[in-house]
Amino acid sequence: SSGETAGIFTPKQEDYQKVYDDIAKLLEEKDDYDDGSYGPVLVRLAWHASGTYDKETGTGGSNGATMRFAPEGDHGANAGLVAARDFLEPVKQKHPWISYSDLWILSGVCAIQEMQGPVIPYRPGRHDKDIVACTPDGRLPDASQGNKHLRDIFYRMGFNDQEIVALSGAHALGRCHTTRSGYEGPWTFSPTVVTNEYYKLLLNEKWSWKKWNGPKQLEDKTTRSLMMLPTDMAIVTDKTFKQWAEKYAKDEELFFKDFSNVIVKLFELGVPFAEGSEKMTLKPTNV
Ligand code: CCH
Repeated sequence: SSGETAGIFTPKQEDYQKVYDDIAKLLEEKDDYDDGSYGPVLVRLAWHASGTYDKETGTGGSNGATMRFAPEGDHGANAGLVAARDFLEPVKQKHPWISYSDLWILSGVCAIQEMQGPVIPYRPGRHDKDIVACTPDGRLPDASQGNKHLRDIFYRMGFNDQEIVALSGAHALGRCHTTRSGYEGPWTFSPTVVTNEYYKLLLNEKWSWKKWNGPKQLEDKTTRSLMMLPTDMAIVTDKTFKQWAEKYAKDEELFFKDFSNVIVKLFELGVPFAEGSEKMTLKPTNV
């Protein structure tokens, strides 16, 4: 089975599948969290680990898991992600050979697939780094801003406009917490299932500013139970972004294909994979 040569453990696909299965099992067991799943917060952990990447300097990205350390873990954008890291700790204890960096990304892949999303090909090979590799604050997007800010942040990682819109569809999942970001509420009525509902709601609902003491956010006029951030609104007020939002609202299959491609790119930013390393497809639980 697993390759063991002179005490050096060389994990194979079947070993990653075991880790995947353990994360999936925990997701199923721990259903008393938020809307019934840790899935969304695991996706957010994997995204925030990756989204610090700067293509000019090659710093940041998922290779390092530096969010384990206080400077980066305490960045405002990362508030609440300790819930995801703690959720994964028993998995790390059971499979100590996997790096935190690879584990966090594997958990994002697992969460997306288990929440009925597209297949996300996975490639391991990340190594945990020391505290000195922590990225400076301010690399992740600020929800109070608009289209220029989105381009500044995502172009820095090497993404284009289409990719920005495809990535934003992740907000079909999960919710905002006043205790974390200050914002409140979910984007969709099915926050634990991957869908193209984010685009449909953005385009088809009427949105107005929520009247409250919190930060500026929008609410849907029909039920007033859903939310959009100012940055979400930029996806339909910017002409170029909007064209992609319209395509994804109409065609969930296209969204799934583009979302899978762009999230693989996100998860691999700045990772020096070994020569000849290959992506693997890990098997979802219920198919
Ligand atoms: Fe996001 N996101 N995100 N987001 N995000 C929040 C929650 C989630 C922004 C701001 C916020 C992406 C892009 C952006 C998820 C995935 C992605 C929250 C609420 C804010 C604020 C945090 C809280 O209070 O708990 C901004 C700004 C951008 C700009 O583009 C991208 C890209 C992804 C993934 C591909 C997920 C999932 C959540 C839900 C987390 C949860 O705990 O439910």
